[in-house]
Amino acid sequence: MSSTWSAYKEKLANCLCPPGDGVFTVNTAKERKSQLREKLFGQADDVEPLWLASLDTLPNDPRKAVILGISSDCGGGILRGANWGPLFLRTTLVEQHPSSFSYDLGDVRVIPHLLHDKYLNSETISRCQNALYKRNDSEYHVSPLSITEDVCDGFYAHFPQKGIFGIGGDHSISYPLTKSYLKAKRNQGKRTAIIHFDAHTDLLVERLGIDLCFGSWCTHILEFLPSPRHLIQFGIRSSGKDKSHWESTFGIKQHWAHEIRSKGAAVIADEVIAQLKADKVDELYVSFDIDALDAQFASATGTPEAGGMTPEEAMTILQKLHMHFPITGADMMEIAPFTDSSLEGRSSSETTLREGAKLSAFLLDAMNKA
Ligand SMILES: [Mn+2]
Repeated sequence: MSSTWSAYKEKLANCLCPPGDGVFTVNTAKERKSQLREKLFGQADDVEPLWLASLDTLPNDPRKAVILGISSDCGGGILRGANWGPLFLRTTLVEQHPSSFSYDLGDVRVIPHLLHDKYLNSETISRCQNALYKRNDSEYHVSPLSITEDVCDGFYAHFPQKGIFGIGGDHSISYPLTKSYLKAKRNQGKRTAIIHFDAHTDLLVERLGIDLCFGSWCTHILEFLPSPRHLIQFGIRSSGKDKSHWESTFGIKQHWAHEIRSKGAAVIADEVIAQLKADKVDELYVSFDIDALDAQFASATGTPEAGGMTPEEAMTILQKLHMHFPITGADMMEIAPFTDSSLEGRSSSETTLREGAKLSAFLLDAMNKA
């Protein structure tokens, strides 16, 4: 781990890039990029020096919520395209919730064919270090999940009072985000819980031999939680096995979409608050897969699912939890703006972004008040 701020800043300058630039491309979505750069830096071109200068302001910035984009969908695999989430969700946030936008660290530099360094041989790592850092013996990682964990570990070491708001990307990215958060909070002596919104359990042990992917990331963070029952899932409905299988196999807690509909979101939230208080939980991390929402609100995602939560149900649960517990970390995952499986036409990608931005704005505000 970097011991000094200047070494850590050097790492950020190498491993990250300006906000919205995480997808390696020149022309695609150029207008969106220009629009975001104008809003953040006041100009559309040559923002790199301005972004580097902005890193110097992080230690003295009073805001606690720090945005980090991870434009990787290599851990997905049904319908990809969540790599565009960080650019599109930011532009929607800046337009629709300008006062909620917070300090922006930038995007992880993503080689789109890589997932985690442990899957690579040393020759490939050297070649990729050469491509990213212009040297083949760098200490920096090359795959998005590895870079994210390293950057977050350093972040929590330097800024224990701040939190990361991660924008994905496919849901595998929540593995390094939550792992780093949970390690940091454990070291601080804080008891935490993961509040996980999703249509799916993400509790496979592995998928086709890959243990860190969108369908398996939850399984591998359980060891970092105070207890597995501190993983609480909301909105589950697309699963080959029933709720009792997941709860008895892993010891986690689930509130399926049909239960939230029949009991009411407020009643479910009260039950969860009672559980968290009994377990003496101090702080919450919220991981939001946009497919937790019904497909009519979230069609621009890799696996849209009918029968899901309404945005109001999700917001009710978040607001009630936030009345009792600080939210000190969060992420918004799986928004894939160029994919749209609905038959209603182009407006639904806008709907997905609008609902994702509304929830993100709430989470950023909550983190800044923590
Ligand atoms: Mn998920």
